[in-house]
Amino acid sequence: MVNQTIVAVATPPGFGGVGIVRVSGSLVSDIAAGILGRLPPARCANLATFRDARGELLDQGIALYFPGPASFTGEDILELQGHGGPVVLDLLVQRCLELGARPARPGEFSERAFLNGKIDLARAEAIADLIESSTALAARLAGRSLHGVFSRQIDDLIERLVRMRTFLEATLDFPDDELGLSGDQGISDDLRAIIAQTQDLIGAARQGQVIREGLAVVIAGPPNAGKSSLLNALSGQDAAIVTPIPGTTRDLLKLDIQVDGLPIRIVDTAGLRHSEDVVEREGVRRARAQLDQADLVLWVYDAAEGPDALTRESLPSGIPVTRIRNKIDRLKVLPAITQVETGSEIALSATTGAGLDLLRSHLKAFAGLGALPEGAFVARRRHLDALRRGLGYLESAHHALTETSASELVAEDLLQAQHAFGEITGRFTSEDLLGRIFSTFCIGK
Ligand SMILES: Nc1nc2c(ncn2[C@@H]2O[C@H](COP(=O)(O)OP(=O)(O)OP(=O)(O)O)[C@@H](O)[C@H]2O)c(=O)[nH]1
Ligand SMILES: [Mg+2]
Repeated sequence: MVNQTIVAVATPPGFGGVGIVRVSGSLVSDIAAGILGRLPPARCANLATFRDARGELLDQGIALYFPGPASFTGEDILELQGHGGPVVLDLLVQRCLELGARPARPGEFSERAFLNGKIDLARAEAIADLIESSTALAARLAGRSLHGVFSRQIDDLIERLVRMRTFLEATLDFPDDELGLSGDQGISDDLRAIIAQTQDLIGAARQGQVIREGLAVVIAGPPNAGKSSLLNALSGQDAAIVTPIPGTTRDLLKLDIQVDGLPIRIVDTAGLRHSEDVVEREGVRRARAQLDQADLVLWVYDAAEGPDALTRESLPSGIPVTRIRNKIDRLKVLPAITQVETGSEIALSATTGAGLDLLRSHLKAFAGLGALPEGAFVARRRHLDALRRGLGYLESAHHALTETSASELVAEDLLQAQHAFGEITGRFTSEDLLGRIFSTFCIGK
């Protein structure tokens, strides 16, 4: 079935110098004839008059025609660049609808570009990420993903897996041949190299995801330790109520801050303690629930009192914790970062600000931002999940290879790994997942 022709305003709503209406599909030449009187020459900017059904002037602007398949979507595209007012743009869209187009769904232009093989899925996502970037760093890395930095590495992994599978299939077909797997050091070395490459890629993708989505940092600890003071100090605003009374904070307080371009979603929580007070008990329950969502917990305690056992017991296992030894101004202790059994510990003062720079550098280093490699790119949680799943299959293949030499098992694991990696670029992606991804894009994109 031929795709329906779609139309949408591609510029943001509101008033502006220019507003762009985008049309893609087989009716483009009819629509151009209806509005402009003719199809403009391909890929040339043309001053044109946009007219309604009765031939009355709607607007005057630039008309651009990109014939498929050498267009963004791979279909014929018409771009009408008129004046950026909501009513005039709406009139233009209405005119396109009269001429047979239908309104585009969010992300539908990108979806068509993907379905027509113009861009892979990771690059389509990078377009959305570039548009939605909240920091300059995120925008730069999205640009790299769009350029294919990430996709090329995935394609390379898949290529290597395909080669290895071809080799294995050959040994399955000719078991007596000298390709025999047992003792084949070559294939085991290759597999180890692919595993190492995947691990590197996971590291880079994790960084990319943090830069795109921000680091989730939860401030927790006993009452009165200075948690809210730390939130205020890091955010540079007087956001949380601070008093000498233990149990001041009950609700979760969430703030989006930036540390040198690293977006951080920071949450201040109620001091963890047993309480008879209903409100405080609910606050403590919410604080504990929040800990599970953290990429990093900042566990604050009063330097004069020492880290207490109750707080330590409340910490979820498997989530990194940095201890904050607060209020060092009272003890005349110098700011410092040290290694303790639970991870790092930073001695600082939330009220004087001494040692805050150590915490900021620590947060950046934790996010892997210390030295950003040339090949850095933005990534999404779904990419990381797929990479980790793929790594699991590769490790299982390596196990099968070294322990049992069972080529069928190895080949099957490699195939599964290949599918997992293929989900990232969209080689093996269900329609359902595609629908979910593109529906989060903006209209006109
Ligand atoms: N001297 C000194 N006092 C501090 C420091 N940090 C916090 N305080 C004081 O400690 C008291 C408690 O601070 P908060 O920030 O409210 O502590 P909290 O951990 O949020 O407390 P709850 O919300 O009750 O759990 C206040 O009187 C602060 O002024 C610090 O670095 N040095
Ligand atoms: Mg507080």
